[in-house]
This record gives sequence, C-alpha cells and structure tokens, in this order.
Amino acid sequence: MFVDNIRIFAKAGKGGNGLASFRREKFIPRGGPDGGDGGNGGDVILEVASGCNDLRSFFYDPKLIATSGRDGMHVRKHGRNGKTMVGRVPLGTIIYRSNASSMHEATFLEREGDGIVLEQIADLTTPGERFMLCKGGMGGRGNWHFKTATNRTPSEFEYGTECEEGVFFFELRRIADAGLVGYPNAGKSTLLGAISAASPKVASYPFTTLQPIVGVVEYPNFNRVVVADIPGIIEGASRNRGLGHEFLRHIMRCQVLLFVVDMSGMEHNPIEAIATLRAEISLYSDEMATRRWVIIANKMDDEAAEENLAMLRMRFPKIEIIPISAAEKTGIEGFKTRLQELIVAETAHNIHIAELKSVREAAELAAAEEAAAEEAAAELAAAEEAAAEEAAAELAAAEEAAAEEAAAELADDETQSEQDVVPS
Ligand SMILES: Nc1nc2c(ncn2[C@@H]2O[C@H](COP(=O)(O)OP(=O)(O)OP(=O)(O)O)[C@@H](O)[C@H]2O)c(=O)[nH]1
Ligand SMILES: [Mg+2]
Repeated sequence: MFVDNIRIFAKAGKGGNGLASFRREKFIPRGGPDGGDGGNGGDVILEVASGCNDLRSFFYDPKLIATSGRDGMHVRKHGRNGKTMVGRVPLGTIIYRSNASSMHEATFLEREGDGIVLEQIADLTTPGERFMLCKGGMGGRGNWHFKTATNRTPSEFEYGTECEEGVFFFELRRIADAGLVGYPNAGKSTLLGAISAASPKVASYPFTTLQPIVGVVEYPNFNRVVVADIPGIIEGASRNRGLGHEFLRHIMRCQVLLFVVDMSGMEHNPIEAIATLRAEISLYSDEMATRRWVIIANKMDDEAAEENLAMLRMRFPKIEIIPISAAEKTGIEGFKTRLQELIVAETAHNIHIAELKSVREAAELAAAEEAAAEEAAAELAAAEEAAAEEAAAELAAAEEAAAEEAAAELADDETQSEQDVVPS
C-alpha cells in the first residue's frame, strides 16, 4: 500500500484550569491562597522523518491528538503539561488546512456540499524540519497569583485557554530534480537502476512500478541529482485509465522531465507515444507542460531503433533526444553527464526567473506606492484648496453681513437721533 494523500483530524491539548484553594493546616491559621496553575496543553507537531516514505501511517488512524494540560492542585502544585503529539511525515509533504471542523463535515462538503476549501499552510522540504500544526492551550493561573496587599484571600483563578484543532490534508510530492515519464515497459525503472543505487522492480509486463521511487545519481564532483521513477502513463490516464495520472504529482517539483520511449516501436509508435504523453501532461497541469523536457530514446539495441530514431528526430527537431540502451548500459555515462548539465542550467534559469519576478514585483510595488502617494498629495491639495475657498467665502459672507448690520445700526441711530431732535 502506498498512500500519498490523506485527510486527518488534528487537535492539540486544552490548557488546564488554575485552582482556587486555601491552605488548611493544623497550627497554620489563615494559610492563604495556594491554588496551583494548570498545565499547558500539548502541541501537535509534524516532523519530516527520514525513514518515512509515505503517509500510510495515517491510513488506519487518521488523527493526531495531543493530551490536555491537567488542572492546578492544592499547595501551589502545577498541573501536568499535556504530551506533545509528533506526527512523522515524509520529505516533500504539503500541508493544507480545510474549512471543515470535523471529518464528517469534510466528507459532507466533499460529496454533497459546496466543496471543501483548502489553504496551503506548509511545504515540508527540509529533512528533519518541524512544523507546528496545532498549538496547545495555555494553563490558567491559580488563585495565589491574585493575592494583593488589599485582598489576602482572592477567589479568582484563570481557566485554561482553548486549543487549536482542525481537519487537514497532507499531500506527498516527492522532491526530485528530474522525473521519468513514459509508457509502461518503456524502461524507466531499468534506467533508474542503471544510473543510481536504487533497485526498482523491472519486468516485461506493464505497470511493474506501482509507486514512485526515487534514486540518487552520484557524480565524481560530489554533485547529486535526484531522479523520480513513477508508474507508467497511458493514453486516457487523465480519465483514470491505467493507474491514472495522480502519480504525476511526484514529478511536479522536477526541474526537468525525461520522456522515456521504447525505440523498438514494438508496443507503441515512439512519435505517437511522445505526443500522447505530452497531451496527458498538459491535461494534468498547464504549468508542468511548460517545464524543460528531453526525450530519452531507450532500447537502442533493438534493430528497428535507428530508423525510429531518425523519424523521431524529424518530428521533434527542436527537442533534445538522448539515445541509450538502459538494459545494455550503452550511452548511460553520456546521459548522466548531460543530466547534470541540464539540472545545473535549469536551476540557474529558474533562480534567474525568480529573481526577475521579485525585481518586477518590487518595481510594481514601488510604482503603486508612488501612485498612491501622488494621489494622496493631490487629494490633500484639493482638500486644502476647497477649505481655503470655503474659508474665504465664509469670511466674505461674514464681512458683508457685518457691513450690512453696521449699516442698519447706523440707519437706526440716525432715525433715533432725528426722533430725539423732533420733540424739542
Ligand atoms: N532490449 C531492451 N530491453 C529493455 C531495455 N530497457 C528495459 N528493457 C526491458 O523492458 C522491460 C520493461 O522495463 P521496465 O524498466 O520495467 O519498464 P518501466 O518503464 O519501468 O515499466 P513500468 O514500471 O511498468 O511502467 C523489461 O523487460 C526490461 O528488461 C533496453 O534498453 N533494451
Ligand atoms: Mg517501472
């Protein structure tokens, strides 16, 4: 059994409650508060373990549950901390958090509901790496912490805090530099055996390889190239024919894809085989279809191979074709050297692309910030202008009103003085 994706429920431990209690002892009157603190809940941690090859350890028991902290006790005794739960996962495991709160809800959402929403939270690509999946709750404080000069007998204490929990998806994507893609029986496993110390099963029937295998190609300069061998892909794999195309996930991270074809043409025409394999890759992932690829023309020891190779070269003039015979080990050293060159070149290219991307993103960010600053300045200037205009208008209106008022007062005074004058 090989398990490369699984859904699990994880729950950390809750924090223990603090205790409110008072020291009661003979000859010690008014012993004071002595309620101990609660213990912390255990965390759920994932660890990349070297001996772990797949996710089968979670298959029959898909849960990771840490224990809760114990409550505080009398005589200021601290409750025991919960035990941390460590889940061992293989290198290359990607962790997703789902929107479901229980396994039942996850099943419902997957089958009948609106579908499950997954958020990637980790990609464990370093040997020995640890990742905190769920944090345990904190223990609460006991009542002796709350003793003050004015309150010698506090009854307050704290409850332990809640812990994190959730439904997570683990997906294993093996880490390899190059991936072997090909029809069953093309000789992928034979090739891996010829270039590395791996000893994958080789047989003359299709689907000999049932699970991905990784081999390490060692070079005299101490360089290493990791090559992944996956089960054979056939036409319609995307519609689940053969073993389906789910295994392609294991070569998703590869820098270079090596398309292995049987040049004897006994089972499939090499040109059609390449066209079908390319189509299946595109159906699986657009991004993967843009990956650097080369053709490994295998079984060149067969008599029909040379003719087929000439036709293949005509059909794919721009694609690099490396002729070998994995079984007879001819062309293997040349292939190994070329493989190293390809990986080095592709790594440099990808780093360059990533740098360009980050430079472009930084430039875009700077431009956006500048535009925002300009907009803010323009808005500020407009607001200031509007405020100044308003203030000027108000001043003018006030002056006019004052002038009118003064004129009216003056007119009143004049009338008054006229009236004053008339009776005399
Ligand atoms: N004549 C000849 N036979 C080869 C060569 N390479 C592999 N074979 C044979 O081809 C058959 C299939 O080889 P495998 O390495 O199992 O092929 P595979 O591509 O891994 O097949 P699956 O795992 O089923 O996808 C075996 O009988 C090999 O001995 C070669 O260079 N020349
Ligand atoms: Mg095989």
